[in-house]
Amino acid sequence: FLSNPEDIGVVAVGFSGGQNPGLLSQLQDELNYKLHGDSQVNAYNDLVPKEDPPFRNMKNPGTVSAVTQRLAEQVYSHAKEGRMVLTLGGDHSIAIGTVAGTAKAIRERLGREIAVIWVDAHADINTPETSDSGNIHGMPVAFVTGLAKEEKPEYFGWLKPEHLLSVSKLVYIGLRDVDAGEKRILRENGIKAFSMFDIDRYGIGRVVEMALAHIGNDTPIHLSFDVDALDPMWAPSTGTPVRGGLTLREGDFICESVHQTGNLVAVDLVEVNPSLAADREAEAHETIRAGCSLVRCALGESLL
Ligand code: Z70
Ligand code: MN
Ligand code: MN
Ligand code: MN
Repeated sequence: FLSNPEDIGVVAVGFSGGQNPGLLSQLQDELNYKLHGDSQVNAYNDLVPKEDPPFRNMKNPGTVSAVTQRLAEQVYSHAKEGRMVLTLGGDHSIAIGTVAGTAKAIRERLGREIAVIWVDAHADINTPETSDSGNIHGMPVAFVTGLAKEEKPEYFGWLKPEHLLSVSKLVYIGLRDVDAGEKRILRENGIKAFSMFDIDRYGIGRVVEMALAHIGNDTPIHLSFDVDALDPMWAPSTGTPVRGGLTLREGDFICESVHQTGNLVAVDLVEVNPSLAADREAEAHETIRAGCSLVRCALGESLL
């Protein structure tokens, strides 16, 4: 294993209402993992600027930049020590920090470039200029690949070459809601992507095989899993549900397969947004249950 399989660095980002400790206690108490880092949710309130006007069309750019910069340092220090890093979010903009942290640590520790498997209904590769919404959760891949660049340190200028991921080491699974500008970016950069069409056509087994073949043997893998990749039937409590998604079993299979490579160095599980409204409690519960299943599969707990 490229990371110590019993040691997990945990970072919980802005998760609402104490939901994720359920997963953390499963890992610690039932499964005997040694958890490092915060059992507390990081609010990062001290980093939120008083005023945060849009910049290059981005919403809350100063806040997201500062939070992801701190997160990159947290993830970096776990990965540098050889721990598998598990980050629970939070919206997918946090992957700017997690990928940056892993990329830098693995460069220093193993002298290797990481690969990222991005499992999502969305490509999250808008640049500030191609984005219609201005939401940074639609842009993290553009920033960590250097396709979006900004000099100002308070607006992601802290991203340096050692934090970046090459587009040839990126592969998507589960796409079904991709903006026109994003399709052009994927095409122009020759980025490997398996949409739901490919999964219907080839089956999840061959898609994962092709995805892993693309990034190559013994490449350290960062798995960034947006729970909205799953069909809303399995994960209804998320910001942007898109019908026609992965079954829970297909999601679990992706995680199990990545575990089996022995090359997993980091996992993000993001966009789990349990609504606290009483009439949505059941949906929140189902979504958290799906999230726990994905993480346990990524740790190899479901394999014989
Ligand atoms: C659209 C945008 C999106 C969720 C990212 C949507 C992006 N492409 N949605 N994560 N949940 O605004 O850029
Ligand atoms: Mn996403
Ligand atoms: Mn998404
Ligand atoms: Mn195992």
